[in-house]
Amino acid sequence: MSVRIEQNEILKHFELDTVTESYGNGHINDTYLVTAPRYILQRINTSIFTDPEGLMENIDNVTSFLREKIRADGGDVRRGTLQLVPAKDGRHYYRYDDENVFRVYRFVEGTKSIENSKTPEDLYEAGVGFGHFQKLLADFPVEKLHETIQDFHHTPKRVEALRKAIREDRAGRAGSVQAEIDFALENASWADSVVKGMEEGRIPVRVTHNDTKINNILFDRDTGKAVCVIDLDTVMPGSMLYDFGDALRMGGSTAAEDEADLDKVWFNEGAFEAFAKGYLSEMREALTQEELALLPLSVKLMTYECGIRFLTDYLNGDTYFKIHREHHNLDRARNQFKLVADIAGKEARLAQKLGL
Ligand code: ADP
Ligand code: GN1
Ligand code: MG
Repeated sequence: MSVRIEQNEILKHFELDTVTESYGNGHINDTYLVTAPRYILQRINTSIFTDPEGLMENIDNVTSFLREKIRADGGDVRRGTLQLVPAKDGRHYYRYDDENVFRVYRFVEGTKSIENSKTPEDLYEAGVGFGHFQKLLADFPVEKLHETIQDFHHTPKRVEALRKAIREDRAGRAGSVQAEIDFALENASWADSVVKGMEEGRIPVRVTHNDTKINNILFDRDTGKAVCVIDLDTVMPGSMLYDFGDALRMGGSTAAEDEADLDKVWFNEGAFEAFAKGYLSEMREALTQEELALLPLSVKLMTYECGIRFLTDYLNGDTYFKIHREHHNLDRARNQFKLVADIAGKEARLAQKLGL
């Protein structure tokens, strides 16, 4: 945070008044827990999300829409979607200054976050959770959504950003990562597979979450069932292939995203099967043949895209992703590239598992 702000001062603007502590393991926003009763206070990362009003309008629209759907289905509206707490002025955020914009959610009680589990049960549930989220939003008017980060999953533009970072070499690191740069650029030929399909109208534009890590779902603490999809900052028009692939980028790896020992990093076909089963139990009927056929490739694509984003950030001097150790972004990039290579060798078998 660039200026020192007392969280309690912010809370007054939401007519709340209790203590806070840092909470969760997100890479992007600053998240605090407000106790008794519990709320989540979040400072929106405005260097990444440069239009916080548009972003909050998206979240308000999407969560209101979900609430109505859940109510109509007889579901639990208090837990099935995030619920914003309005500020005193009636807005869904409080702007302290241009860099410091805050929002408050009701705490979703009786749930747990899963940071790293790779069990088939958890992955199946994550698939159900993200699949259900997309199913409920199938008739949300996608044109109403602001693009909160332009070209977020436009992989070819991510490749361009990498090329620029290599040219500029702002942190003087390009010379030391030639092998990673070579891998990234050698694989750029198929980076447009999904974007091109969307541009040509072969792949439908849907409401997508765009950041489907398992820790962006809250699970019921007792039953382990997916309860609530969170982290809605990147809900935008996109392809379901982004969401499917991104979820397995993490959920399908035998290691954490920043594991530096690459001998531990492999793609787990069983994880793919479990997540796909859950996801398709919600979405199979909605998917086109082309979407189904691209599911295995989407995992490789989203892993590749994330790898080049980490590498780009490393070359730019670690300005985007929060890092917790030296060369953290390089470790992450290497990890993702190892996974890409492993997925490539397994793609045909993944297709077989789907009966394609
Ligand atoms: P980031 O964009 O930084 O990843 P998130 O919105 O995912 O931020 O929030 C970070 C963590 O805070 C989540 O992984 C989750 O554990 C917790 N969290 C966020 N919102 C809620 C909520 N409404 N109820 C309970 N826990 C929440
Ligand atoms: C960021 O916000 P968080 O930690 O869930 C990033 C994702 C990356 C992910 C990699 C807005 O997600 O795109 O895949 O880190 N979110 C944004 O761990 O850039
Ligand atoms: Mg998150």
